[in-house]
Amino acid sequence: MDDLKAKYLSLIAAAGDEAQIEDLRIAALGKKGEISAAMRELGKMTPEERQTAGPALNALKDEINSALAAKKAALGDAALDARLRGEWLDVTLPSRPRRQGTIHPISQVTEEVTAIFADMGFAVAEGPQIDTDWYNFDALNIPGHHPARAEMDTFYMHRAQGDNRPPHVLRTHTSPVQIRHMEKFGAPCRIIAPGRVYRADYDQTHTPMFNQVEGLAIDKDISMANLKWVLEEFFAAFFEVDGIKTRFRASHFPFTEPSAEVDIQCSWVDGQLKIGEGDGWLEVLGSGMVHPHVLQSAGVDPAQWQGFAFGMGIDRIAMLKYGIPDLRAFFDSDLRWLRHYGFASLDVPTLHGGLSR
Ligand code: 2NM
Repeated sequence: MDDLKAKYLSLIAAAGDEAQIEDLRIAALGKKGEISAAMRELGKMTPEERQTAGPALNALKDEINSALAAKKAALGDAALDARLRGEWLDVTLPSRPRRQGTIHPISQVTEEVTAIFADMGFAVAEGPQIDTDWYNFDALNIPGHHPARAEMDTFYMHRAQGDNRPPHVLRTHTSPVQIRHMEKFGAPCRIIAPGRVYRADYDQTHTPMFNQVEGLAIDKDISMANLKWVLEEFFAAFFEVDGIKTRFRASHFPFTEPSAEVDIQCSWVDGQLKIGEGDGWLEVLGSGMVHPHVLQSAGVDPAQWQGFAFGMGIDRIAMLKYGIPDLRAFFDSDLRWLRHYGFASLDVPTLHGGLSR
């Protein structure tokens, strides 16, 4: 019995994991274990022998059981300690700086433009980028034979032979959005339509996809004077210069009558462009009073309603405001360019917080 005790206590002390502890428990106390076998020997003993051997065996059994339990607990504690050491984490360390994406200047400028016009009561309207030639041209007083259609460098969608649906185009301006808005909601209305437009043209100053914002205000008594005030208010807020002047030059568009191209005041000092001062002029936008044919096409009675409309390039005013020299870089997805010209993702432009932080 002393041999058994010495053997199991030393084996238990040397056990390295819980599986070995379990093996030892089976070897000593399992049905076919050594202690169990010794217990069965008790039956063959005389009553006197049994009187001393019985309690001694029970004591040995208890001793081995508690040695197993103690070793098991010790191994469990050691395993937990090792795991805690391995998974240790100092939550007070400074966080690792991660490379973050930036807001593209076109998204930023679209937000800025939207915030300024929202402040003047203009809602944002949106529509499809693929539209019928009726919405893109006819409704805008540009009939099939009109030279403006040819000049637009339109992308036409492919049509299979025998397809008699109306021809579809990639919209060449966001005006079809304004037609759809008037059709659906009627007059009066005050909206801007920002978004992507497409023309088959590619050089230093043109990309086949670019971004435009158009505006439309229809009511009983809207005039060119309202247009001029709205635009000057817009440019002052956008370029962050008070009292910026605009110059209206007579022009022609099929969808407005009269029509005007609008310049903003600027100066060139040491090759540096300054907007809102000096006696130079920079063309930034086309505008006019919506043609009665256009109102008619959109289901608005031109005998009752009138209004102004305008259109300008978002990419171009973004270049002017943020000093971006090359239009094509907008669409190159060059990460170095995006990190340089992009905006922090949490710097949302607001009128009270400033537009260009
Ligand atoms: C321009 C210039 C002048 C314009 C017209 C319309 C509509 F749909 F109301 F007729 N939207 N935008 C317009 C007028 C656009 O872009 C240079």
